[in-house]
Amino acid sequence: MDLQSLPDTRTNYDGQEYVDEKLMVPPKNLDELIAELRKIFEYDRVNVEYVKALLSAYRSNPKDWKKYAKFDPHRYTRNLVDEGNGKFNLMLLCWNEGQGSSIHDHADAHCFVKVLAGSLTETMFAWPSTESEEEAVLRETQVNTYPKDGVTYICDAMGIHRMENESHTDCCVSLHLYSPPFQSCTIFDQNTGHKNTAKMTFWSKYGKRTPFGDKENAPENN
Ligand code: CSS
Ligand code: FE2
Repeated sequence: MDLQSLPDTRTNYDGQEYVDEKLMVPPKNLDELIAELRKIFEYDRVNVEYVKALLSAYRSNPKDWKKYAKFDPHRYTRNLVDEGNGKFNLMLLCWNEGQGSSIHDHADAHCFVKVLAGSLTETMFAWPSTESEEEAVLRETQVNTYPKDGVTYICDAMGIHRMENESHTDCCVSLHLYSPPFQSCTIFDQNTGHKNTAKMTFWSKYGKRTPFGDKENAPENN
């Protein structure tokens, strides 16, 4: 799949109704948002700006998504909402106060994030140098905090990042779209740059807790 920002001058290819974000119709609820995302990702070319605009235009309503919002006291959870006809995975991530991810890449996929409740802080880092095998602290490039209804996007060309709910008083819920879907990513040690592979697992699927013993529910969640 070829995701990119397309120039406005392109007129003759499939899916052109999803190019100009100024023509986007705001989705009234999560079901409408998912229906629209499924249509957009049917095409081989997808405009990143259009998807960001669509996610921004949806106003978070807990009634739409509370059945997917399942928290764990020990770490953030990943809860599958939709498999996007095989083109993307859409999931709710639930972050208790102070919970955060490892520093990770996105396995050559495109990653869209929309905050549904609370706020989420993203710290971006440059890729560790591949030239030397020596240990080196990862170089931080920027820090951004996204409030409720905020949207961001990252892919491997932009660097790697950590996401965390820095609040001591409020939990955070965020909606993540990964295209194409992926099951593992690379995680990085901030102080040395050392890499490891992490398997990504679901805490629940379609609102139902993933059963214990299911290999999808292994503990080495990123
Ligand atoms: N990559 C993390 C969330 S930050 S984009 C995950 O999906 O578990
Ligand atoms: Fe990420």
